[in-house]
Amino acid sequence: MSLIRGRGTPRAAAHCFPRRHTVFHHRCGRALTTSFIMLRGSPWRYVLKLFYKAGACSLASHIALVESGLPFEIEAVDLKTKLTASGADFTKINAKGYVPALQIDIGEVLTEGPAIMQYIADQAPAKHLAPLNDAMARYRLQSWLTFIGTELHRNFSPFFNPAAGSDWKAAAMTSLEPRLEYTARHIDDRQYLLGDEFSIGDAYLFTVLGWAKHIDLDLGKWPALVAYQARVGARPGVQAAMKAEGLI
Ligand SMILES: N[C@@H](CCC(=O)N[C@@H](CS)C(=O)NCC(=O)O)C(=O)O
Repeated sequence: MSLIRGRGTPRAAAHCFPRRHTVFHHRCGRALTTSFIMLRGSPWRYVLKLFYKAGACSLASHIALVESGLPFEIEAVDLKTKLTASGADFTKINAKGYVPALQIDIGEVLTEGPAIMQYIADQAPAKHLAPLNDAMARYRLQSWLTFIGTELHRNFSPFFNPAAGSDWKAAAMTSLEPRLEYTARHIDDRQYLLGDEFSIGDAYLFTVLGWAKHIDLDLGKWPALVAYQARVGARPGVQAAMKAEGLI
């Protein structure tokens, strides 16, 4: 983990913990095993670190990080061996064994894409990646994040699961089509899911729509979705995240 000067996380600010840690010094780029004391109100905090797999749902969190302008690091995970690129046992970082996982602080790893993306958005309020908490628009965003996660993402999953049989895939496709139709109708007269402004909901929807090309699903049936994909995909932040994952 890297340390940077900046606003401490609530957890870091609440603890004084003289401990021995391996940290990555962001200026000299060397890994250092060191002891340090993080004092209440310390100006130092850790750089966020996203554990990801190229092109998987973690791409949405990656896009959110780039769009947020926050400093962050990424580390790839091999989901078969459960090893990270630096050789760490990923199940010790996230016991669930799947991506995305966002390391926020020592002992604080946030999991579940929608929670991670909302955390990122709330750390960079000036970027308007999510409406303010308790605004009606925030609940609309959460409604979309849940819809994308449980109605779209989940129905794409069997196509990437070697254990999934043809019945499961057929049932998933039968569910996907009306849900994509609903999404296309919603997006037809809008730039983005919530209107004129890009949000983390778009990072997630863009990521999930990107999987259609890997399965037998022609998005050409929904021109509004194709146009939306092109619009979101042209954003510099989206391009940067995709480039970093080797997708373009
Ligand atoms: N509920 C989780 C689902 C995450 C998920 O489906 N991750 C997939 C990649 S898109 C994964 O890591 N699969 C590997 C596995 O389950 O072992 C979330 O929304 O973050």
